[in-house]
Amino acid sequence: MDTSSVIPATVVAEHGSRESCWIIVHNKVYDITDFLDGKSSLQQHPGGSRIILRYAGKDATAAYEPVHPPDVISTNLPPEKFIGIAEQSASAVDSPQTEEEKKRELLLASRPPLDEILNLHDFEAVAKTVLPAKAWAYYSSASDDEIAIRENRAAYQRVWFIPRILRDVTKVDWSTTILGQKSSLPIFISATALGKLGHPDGELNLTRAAGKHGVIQMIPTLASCSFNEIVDAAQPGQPLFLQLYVNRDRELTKKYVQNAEKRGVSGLFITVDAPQLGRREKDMRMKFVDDGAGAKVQEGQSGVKKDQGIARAISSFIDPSLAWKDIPWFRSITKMPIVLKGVASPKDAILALEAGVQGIVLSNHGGRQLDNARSGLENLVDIVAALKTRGPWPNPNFSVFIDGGVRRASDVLKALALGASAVGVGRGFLYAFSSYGQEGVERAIEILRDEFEMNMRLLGITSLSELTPDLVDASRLRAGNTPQDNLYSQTYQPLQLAQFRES
Ligand code: 173
Repeated sequence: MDTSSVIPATVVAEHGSRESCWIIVHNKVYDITDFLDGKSSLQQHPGGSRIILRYAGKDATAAYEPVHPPDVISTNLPPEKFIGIAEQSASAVDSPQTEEEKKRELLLASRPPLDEILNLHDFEAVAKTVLPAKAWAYYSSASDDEIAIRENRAAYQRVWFIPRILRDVTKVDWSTTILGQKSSLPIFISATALGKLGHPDGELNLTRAAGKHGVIQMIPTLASCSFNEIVDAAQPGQPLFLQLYVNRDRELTKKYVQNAEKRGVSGLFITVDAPQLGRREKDMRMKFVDDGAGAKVQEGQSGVKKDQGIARAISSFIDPSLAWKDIPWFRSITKMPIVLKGVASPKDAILALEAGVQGIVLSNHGGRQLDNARSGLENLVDIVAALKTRGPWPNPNFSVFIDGGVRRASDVLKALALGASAVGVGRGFLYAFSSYGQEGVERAIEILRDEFEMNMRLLGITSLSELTPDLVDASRLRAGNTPQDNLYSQTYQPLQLAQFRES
């Protein structure tokens, strides 16, 4: 194929069916007919053919971009499927804004200025308003009745501080090391997928802000940016972790892991709580809304169910057969420290210790997997008690991390006092860049830093090593939530979130 061929849009449009399906992505025309149903040796599209057929004969860039790293086509399609360069028609160049895009632009212009963002909840409120409905549905959704996501937050409010006094807190230091890597905060950025749904720079917002402020980012397997793009955006020596979804094809997993190690990643977080994706109904309902991309070709003929939602549609490669017996294999393919992400039971914590991995993340996947799975914070108490029966504590060779529901430095301090080594924040940073890009992430880090300083002073400690269980009362962690006192709360009105400007 002559790579310089220029293909008019009218010609692309002639290939708008299952029998001959061309699409345009980033001004390049591809023939993906064989990819639709795995007709040839090509791997089938993980999201099914229906979604692709919506864009048959058309430009699919806007829909493709957030859910595929840029190198996906070039690594999956044989070169002869590249047909040529799409002719820039006038209509493609100044394609009119949709109503949603116009509304979004106005909302972005009237966002609260960043210095009025006072806490991580503010980012969430702004993101909820400015994000396209699909992105908000995907990010904010949790599984089934969304009990676990709420409980993650609520659990922190059931742990109380017992501060110490008169201990000279002039100088306070909240820096630490995580898996041997320096971190300016006892927080790492947890992996969250599909960053470009929230912001055109996707995960790079996190990488750049993290590099500038000495924070460690965990790169998601299902990032919108490619792994190499993210690593390239990091500063020399900037520590990065990698979150791993294990592919059914273990050779692919091995290549992916070994490439990460070669590129300097310093911790491998294997997700173990997602053999199947949870049902996130907010996300699933979005699939019923026509995105205006045009006629649906041969609707309903693919094997893909209508009700999948974004995440389920792209998760079919994840291997549900993953088991404890596979852990030695991971240890054999990498020297990176291995951490199992998504542990809940003390029994599994002990198995992980015995399997020789370097740590666990107590997590219910931000409430997105098994609903009513207990919060990491509640599990932390039991798991630390169990680990104490199996050797030295704290164990320098086995770290216990936690994530889910963290919005304040005070949450982190509670988890650390109860035995966690560091805490993952996922949605908090995701909402920060979705609403304000890299600057939002930097502001989030700055807010957390201020909160650490104040809370540590008020707690009477000057370094994280002084955080001991006697500084917190976790006895009510098991007691359920305090009932709301309605009359009292009428006097003490709800707090306000950052306000949008009049537009
Ligand atoms: O929580 C998620 O949405 C998630 O982990 C995921 C898994 C597979 C595909 C996309 C996201």
